[in-house]
Amino acid sequence: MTPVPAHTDTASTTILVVDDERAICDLMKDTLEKWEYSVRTACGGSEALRKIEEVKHDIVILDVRMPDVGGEDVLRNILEKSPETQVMMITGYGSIEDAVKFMGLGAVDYVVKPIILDELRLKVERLLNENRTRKLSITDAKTGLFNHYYMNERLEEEMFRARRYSRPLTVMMIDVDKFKAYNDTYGHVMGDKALKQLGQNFDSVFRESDIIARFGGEEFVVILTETDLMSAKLVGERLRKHVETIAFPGGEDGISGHITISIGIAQLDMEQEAGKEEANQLIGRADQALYRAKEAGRNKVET
Ligand code: GH3
Ligand code: MG
Ligand code: MG
Repeated sequence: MTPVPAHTDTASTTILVVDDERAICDLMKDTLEKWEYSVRTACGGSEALRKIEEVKHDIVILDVRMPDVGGEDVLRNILEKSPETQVMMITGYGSIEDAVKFMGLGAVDYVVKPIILDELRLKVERLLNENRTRKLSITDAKTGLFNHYYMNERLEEEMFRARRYSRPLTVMMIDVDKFKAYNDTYGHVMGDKALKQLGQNFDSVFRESDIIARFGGEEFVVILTETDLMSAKLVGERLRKHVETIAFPGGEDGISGHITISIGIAQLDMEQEAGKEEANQLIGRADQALYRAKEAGRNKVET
């Protein structure tokens, strides 16, 4: 058996093993822990649903057939709550067609009982590699936030979901005021640091379900799920005021820099029929509101 390469960050990888047979859960847990993964187990579907609520797992290894809540319900729940989680099905020999169906639903792989441990290890390593590549492809390197590409992808999905379930959805566009002047005063390197620090501060006002992305340059876009215009405006105001208080890395003399932001917000038009709003139109309306915030003197939130 080849050793796990150092770059797989095994200990920071959380795996949930779900099987109604306690013996299988225990065996998989012991084995995966020997390979230095962090492992949790759920003995059955209903316990799995509870554990999914508690934390996001990188990988869930999920039995297809369980008497209480079946693998299909658990899979749908995971994909709904945590779309980045990779789900590997466990299926009985002779029911591989089940596994194929589950992959159609969004599972990424399957293992067949009785489980061959060497095969399981290779599959887990492959999933982690894919995960790492995917993370890189959706992350903005400068800030660690999501990138423009991912924001577009998620916005389409969230617009679809919002319309389907008649839930409010808003988009917030954030632009740093007079950032050219900041760079001119403190230099481009300090400007980069300020952008990174700004991005880290977004966490304190947005929810975990909000999607925060760097749109490009000194502009950010946030998708606020389950949020109407009024609530988004309150969040925007809170962020705007919070940014005023942050001491950003400034000049060599230790004097800290300060920045302000302007924010434009638009709520999804719920029209379902022909002529319904496209993602770029929604972004466009947030951008127009941002323009008004700039016109109104900057350091403002406009809808
Ligand atoms: P305003 O938005 O208030 O109208 O003024 P502004 O000066 O922020 O806007 P403008 O679009 O004129 O200039 C954007 C500035 O942001 C210029 C550019 O150097 C800076 N900028 C964009 N991206 C980055 C980056 O990644 N790092 C740094 N340091 N600066 C950046
Ligand atoms: Mg700007
Ligand atoms: Mg700009």
